[in-house]
Amino acid sequence: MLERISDKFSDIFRQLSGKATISEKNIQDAVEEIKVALLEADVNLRVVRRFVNRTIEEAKGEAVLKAVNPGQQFVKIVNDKIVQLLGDEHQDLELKGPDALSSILMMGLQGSGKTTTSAKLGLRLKKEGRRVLLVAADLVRPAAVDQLKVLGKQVDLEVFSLEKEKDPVKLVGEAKKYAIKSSFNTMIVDTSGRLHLDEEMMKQIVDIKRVLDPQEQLFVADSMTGQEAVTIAKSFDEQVGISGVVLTKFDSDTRGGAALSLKSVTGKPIKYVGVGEKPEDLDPFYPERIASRILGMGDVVSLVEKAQETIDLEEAAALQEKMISATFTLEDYLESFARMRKMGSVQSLLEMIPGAKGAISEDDIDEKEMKKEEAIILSMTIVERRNHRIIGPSRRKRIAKGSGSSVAEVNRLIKRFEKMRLMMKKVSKNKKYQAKLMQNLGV
Ligand SMILES: Nc1nc2c(ncn2[C@@H]2O[C@H](COP(=O)(O)OP(=O)(O)OP(=O)(O)O)[C@@H](O)[C@H]2O)c(=O)[nH]1
Ligand SMILES: [Mg+2]
Repeated sequence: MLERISDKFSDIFRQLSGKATISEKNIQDAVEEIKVALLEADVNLRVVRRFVNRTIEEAKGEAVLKAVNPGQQFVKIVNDKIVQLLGDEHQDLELKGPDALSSILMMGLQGSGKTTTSAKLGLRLKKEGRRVLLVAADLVRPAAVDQLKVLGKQVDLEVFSLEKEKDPVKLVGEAKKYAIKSSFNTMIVDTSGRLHLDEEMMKQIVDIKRVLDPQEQLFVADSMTGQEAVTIAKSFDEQVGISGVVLTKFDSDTRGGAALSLKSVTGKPIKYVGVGEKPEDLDPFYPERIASRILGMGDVVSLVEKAQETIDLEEAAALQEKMISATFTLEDYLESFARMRKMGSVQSLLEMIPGAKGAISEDDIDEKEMKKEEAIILSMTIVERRNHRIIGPSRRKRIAKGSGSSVAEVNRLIKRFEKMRLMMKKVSKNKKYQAKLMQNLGV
């Protein structure tokens, strides 16, 4: 499964990862090879084009990390783009709570795996504690009802069927009544497939949907069909609406094209993959894991992630230097706001400012206040930001006006900034504190 595309990618990356430097030409060449690999894997052409453009753009614009080589950074970019293609995060079924009846409508072409997946999904949900009723609404293929009954027995779930009923819409209505009466909270409705899209079938599915009013409308697609699966998913979505996709036969020799295109083309997430014929062979779909399988470069990706964290630390250490040497300006102060936001809390920055923990409390710097201070500094000229001493009364008036604040607020900011600098200077003489600080920063 996914072996060919995975082999191709490792070849491309092997060529790149040994390089100490990487040129635009290297990137272009690698991207060109990736393009061929994706097309060979039967990924949708438009999806490939978009993928390629974005990858080039990002590879050129990426900040250079010192700790890893450029080839490795490139792998990370490609990895992130593939994860994005696959849908970023795993998406679960969205069912109602256990006290109400939820239903799942299974649909797709003939032989895609609807009946098998119904049983697999039933087993999964049963293990999660739901009371599941399987509904045999494929009244077209003669043995379909029996097939679901056999599967139902295997996973120990009740199967609803009506021998005399020929109309699946009526059958679904009856099944719903039965489910409520017998306090099931989940119905999985297996429907009939056709060889190709046809109007009558669509109309029937729409009718079933109307009666069922399902929480999930899962499109079951055979991953071996590649691009065709994507096209069909799209028309099912347009005509009936789908809430998610189950990609079956992922255990077979699939080229991966459908998996890589479906989310991009339909906007609908792949929720599960079928990985075998047994009832247990249904896995939730995790974009990151699949990307990792395609690229086969999980360790490189985590290495680059670590390096990215280090870069943040380096920036922080540089700021620290400035604080200690008392060359800290309003310009740096302004920059620190952005960093503070990135780090997620005021507290984390306070912890880095020598002595600030006691001198400035968290309440002193709330988000609103930060915005105000930011606006004030932004109204200053660069010269003023670099040397706050030149900011006399008339400049203060101008700054107040420019930032929509009062002169008193400008005064307060400058006063606080001076206090901060003073404190930094004091601490800078304290060697013991410095050592501890550097240790905290991992420098
Ligand atoms: N290897 C593998 N086989 C699968 C998977 N899912 C389904 N199958 C097989 O695919 C065949 C067709 O599956 P069904 O569940 O009958 O497909 P269906 O969509 O209900 O077919 P119709 O009702 O005829 O439209 C069966 O032989 C299944 O065992 C899977 O994830 N992996
Ligand atoms: Mg079937």
